[in-house]
Amino acid sequence: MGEDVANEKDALEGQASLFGDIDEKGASAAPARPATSPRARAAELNRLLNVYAYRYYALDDPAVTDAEFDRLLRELQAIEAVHPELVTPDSYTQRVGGYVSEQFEPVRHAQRMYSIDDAMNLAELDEWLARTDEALGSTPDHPVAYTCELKIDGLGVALTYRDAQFVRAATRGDGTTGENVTANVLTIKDVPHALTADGLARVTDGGLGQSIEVRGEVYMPKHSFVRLNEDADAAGREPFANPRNAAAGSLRQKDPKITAHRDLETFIYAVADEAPLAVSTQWQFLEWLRSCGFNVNPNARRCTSAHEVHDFCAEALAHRDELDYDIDGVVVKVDSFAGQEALGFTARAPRWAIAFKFPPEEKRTVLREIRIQVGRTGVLTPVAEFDPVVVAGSTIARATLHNLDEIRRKNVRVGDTIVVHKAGDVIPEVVGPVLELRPADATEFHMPTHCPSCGSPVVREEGEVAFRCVSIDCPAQAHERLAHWVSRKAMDIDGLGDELIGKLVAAGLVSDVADFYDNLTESALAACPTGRVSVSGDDILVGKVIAAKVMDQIAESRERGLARVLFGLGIRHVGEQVARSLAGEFGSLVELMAVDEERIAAVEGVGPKIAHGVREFFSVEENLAVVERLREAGVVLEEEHGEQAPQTLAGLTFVLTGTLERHKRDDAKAALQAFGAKVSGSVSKKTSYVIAGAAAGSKLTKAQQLGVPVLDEDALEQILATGAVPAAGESEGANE
Ligand code: 3B9
Repeated sequence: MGEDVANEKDALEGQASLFGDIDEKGASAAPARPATSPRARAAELNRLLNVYAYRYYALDDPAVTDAEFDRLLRELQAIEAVHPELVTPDSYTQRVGGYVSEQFEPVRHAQRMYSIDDAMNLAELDEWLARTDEALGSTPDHPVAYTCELKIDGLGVALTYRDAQFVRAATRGDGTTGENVTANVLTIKDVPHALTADGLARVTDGGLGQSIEVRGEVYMPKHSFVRLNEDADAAGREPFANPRNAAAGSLRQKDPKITAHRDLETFIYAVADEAPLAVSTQWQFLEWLRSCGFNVNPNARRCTSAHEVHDFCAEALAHRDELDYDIDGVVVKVDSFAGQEALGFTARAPRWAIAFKFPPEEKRTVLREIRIQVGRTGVLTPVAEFDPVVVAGSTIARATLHNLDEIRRKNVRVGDTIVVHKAGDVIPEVVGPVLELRPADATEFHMPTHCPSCGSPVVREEGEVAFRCVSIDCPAQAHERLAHWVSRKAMDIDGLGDELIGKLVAAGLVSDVADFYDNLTESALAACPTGRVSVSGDDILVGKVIAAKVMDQIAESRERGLARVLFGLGIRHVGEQVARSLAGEFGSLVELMAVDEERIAAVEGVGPKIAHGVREFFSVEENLAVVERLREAGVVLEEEHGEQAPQTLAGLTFVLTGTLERHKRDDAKAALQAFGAKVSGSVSKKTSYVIAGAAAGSKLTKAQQLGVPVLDEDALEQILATGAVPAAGESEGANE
């Protein structure tokens, strides 16, 4: 593992050498390990697998990489193959895997929720294909057909419909017993509450009076995961490590209202009972699921040779990054139900399906330092600094470790060789240390007792994971607050980069956000050193031209309105969305400051915790002084309602995808919203129009599959100019 992947063909074939001979040589092929009896090693492997499975399924906090877990499982399988007497009923190899938590009411699955056996490389896949062809009597004239589907890295769920009505949702749990998550699944928009008449027409007994259980995967789209974490970050909440954890955390909320605000989606791929269906193949079956109203992954293919199956796997791997959801492999299923029935099931998995697992996009590197970052609320965040490595197409050299508890859980030390990857293909994450390679001098991390920026003592509040610098006069906090104020989603002041803010703070020109408006002058800004030095050794200054531009931008930012001000102030728990809700509800800062906590908590999507954060912010004298100075400097502290555009696009939902040449995505979004349109991140049957720029990927494909009209950038321009969608043909490329 860890080699650079030149192209997908190499990646697929490269795997053979990485995993290929583990099955034959079993335990002996594993790296240096003290010689023990097979019995002792099997017991040890069972112990480890149980601990790791608990961490993965119950705590959503894996202790080892998936690859390492698979390696241990395979080692155990190999030992048991040679020593069948060691196969006990409670061996991990006999389990379906998973874990049941006690937070939700348990649900016993009527039909076991099966796993799928894994193929770790092409050789294993070919072996399975050959064996299956043979068992089903494949001939060149009548080759066995396989349906290839993507393996979504989500959470397995079972959805039960009685009299065609949705009645229950359960998690996979340990395969036998899961958790009742009906209330939460009811909030997932793409789960139909009733099966369509279209679908029922193809159930031979009409489907009434009998219950039907479908199975599939709940996942969080990558873009929603990134946004959720941005909001969490802005509001001072803990971010999720990856989309799968975010989906698990959202699905396991005690309060379905919270789940409702999370973007969860589903892909359905199976039915658990021998339903009397008028279909006889997996391929037709997927079509039937679609006709019932389920979201079915469009990227499936019916193949009739090993060659075609290979091609599908290679394409899936090559386009992995373009999908808006994580996949960890391809599931290959015997297409005909008769073939499936002939092969049947083992205790844990169908014999008629195999999961071709992709190599994890993980790299090894060395952890050089754990640096402390002081956030704008004073939270001390440890950040891992490691030797740069290329993962999923870009170089990463640092990743947040979130907090001390996380470092202890992950058990990483400075000097360790660590495994890193990108959560949701975007956010760098330290997976864990490679313990075999831990140097003797690896050092354990300790939180500093004093703030590395201002030297004040650090405190950890009762019941909190975070350590904080509570000084009101900490330059690092000031810097972060200023950077947040000027950021794109707050006051959007161009030209004030992180570096320049640092210089302004160091030069004593600004220390709070009001200073931008009442303290900073064009001449002082022009004379501020940039920190760079000319060839002749002189400090390079900001200069008149840039200073004038920045001052213009600052002046302009006065008109951004209350929502952006509220977000920009960095009030605890107030993210972009909450700031908009508060601004919309109260209209002015004066009004917001006048109402009590309960009134704030009553606002849709707000609640007591956020309300408390707001009240707390406005009870600090320094904050009130800053707000007062902003008002005096002419910063608009009201939300404009006067010049609202006519709501000509109300009721329409748009999805923007691909690269727009002439519009910033966020500007286009805001402009559409100003006409009353909804702008969503994912395409569904409810999408009215998809606006596709250059290099649009899966969303465009999905729109085409669902028959959602696709518009180009010219059409967007017309919409923004006229407030109306041009009729088909009016704009070139529309409705293709
Ligand atoms: C009872 C994709 C995944 C997956 C199966 C999958 C995980 C599991 C499975 C589902 N991605 N597909 N498919 N794309 N992550 C194959 C295990 N199938 C079942 O659960 C299942 C259960 C059945 C059949 C299938 O019983 C029947 C027996 C005969 C006829 C009808 C039903």
